[in-house]
Amino acid sequence: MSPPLPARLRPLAEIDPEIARAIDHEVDRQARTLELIASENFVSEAVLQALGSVMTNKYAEGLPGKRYYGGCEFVDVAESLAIERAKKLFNAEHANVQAHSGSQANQAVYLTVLKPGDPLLGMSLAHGGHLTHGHPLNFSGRMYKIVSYGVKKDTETIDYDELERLAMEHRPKLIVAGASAYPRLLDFERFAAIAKKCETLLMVDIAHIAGLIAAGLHPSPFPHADFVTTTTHKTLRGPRGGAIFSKAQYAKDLDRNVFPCLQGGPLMHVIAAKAVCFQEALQPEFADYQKQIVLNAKVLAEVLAMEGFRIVSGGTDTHLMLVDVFSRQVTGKQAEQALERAGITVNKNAIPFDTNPPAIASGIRVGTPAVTSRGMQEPQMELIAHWISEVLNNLEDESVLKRVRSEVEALTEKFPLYENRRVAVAGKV
Ligand code: DSN
Repeated sequence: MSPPLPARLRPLAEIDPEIARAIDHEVDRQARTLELIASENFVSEAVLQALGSVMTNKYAEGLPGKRYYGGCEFVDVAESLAIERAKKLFNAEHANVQAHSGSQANQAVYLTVLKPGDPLLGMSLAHGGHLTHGHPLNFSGRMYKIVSYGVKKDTETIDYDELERLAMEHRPKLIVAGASAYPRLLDFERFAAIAKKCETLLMVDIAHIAGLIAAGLHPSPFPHADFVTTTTHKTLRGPRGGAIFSKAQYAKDLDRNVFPCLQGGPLMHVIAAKAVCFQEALQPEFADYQKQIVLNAKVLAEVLAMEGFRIVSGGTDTHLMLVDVFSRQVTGKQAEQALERAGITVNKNAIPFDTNPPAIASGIRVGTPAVTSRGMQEPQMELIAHWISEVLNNLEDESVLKRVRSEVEALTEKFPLYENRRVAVAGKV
């Protein structure tokens, strides 16, 4: 009989059955539910393989060719490829792919151009912006003097005239464009003209729309912005992480503000997976995928509107929409919970000029990147819109929620996900 394998070679299920079981359940949950959270997606097996690689073992502080550790030959290959592919994808002058997250990408830019107390003009979270664009509870709101812009009450689209007025009055050191819950195209030319008029810098956070920009479906900020930040895991469909781009003149300063100022060792397995993601995004089929995301969102929004739900700003140009469920006497919280029971995952979301507190909210944010990754198209969007409507009209009726859940599961079986990773699971973790 051969001797037992040492612990470091034994499979996860033997070493840590509790974690193995939680992962099995998560594979199953992702497969059997409809993922409509606008910021989520399903990565490829290739991305997962790079993420689960031995590159996680390597310290590589510094940049390719200029490291503080030996043995970096192959992680240098990975990071150089990630940088070159990222620059090619967006036609950017400089890329840093080490940011651990979107938040840290934004921090690195702020550290590059702002001093504590400097004025920053960003979109209010309540109107669709992001925490790191100046929310009082976030580092951005605590470190800098925040001025916020938002949307117009009638159109629910960005009030560029007011933005310009605020910029001229407060003379921010940085204007931040970009949003987490804004369904319309952003006018980067206008942002840049305002930044130029008040002689300030422009940063665009494209975390949500990076995939659309890469595919040419949303105007690019790259000709206009001094800095562009993104996450890699939303429409871009890569590993969880961030990336930062800048005009060449800021490259050195920016890199120094990522390391050694903000971060220590880069996550080389994640950077390898980012390289894979950028390579996938450079393929022609990625543009087809992004087109389908946008088409799916349009159909979903149209059918929800036909079902009587008010869509914030009247529709969508992107991968997401905000549905004003409170116009039908349902809160965002109630909607999120009932839909989850029916196998449909969304998040409650404030709508502009919301009369409910953020933890209750009047809206839900609905996005199509993840269901589109499964291959779903317009007919499935129509079905999903009808199910959402049924659930929201029958919040307390368990029999309706149960029936919708079984219909959802039947649909998901036709669009398999990570089948090779699925094992039979039963009961609770
Ligand atoms: N939390 C992300 C989102 O859901 O949009 C933004 O960072």
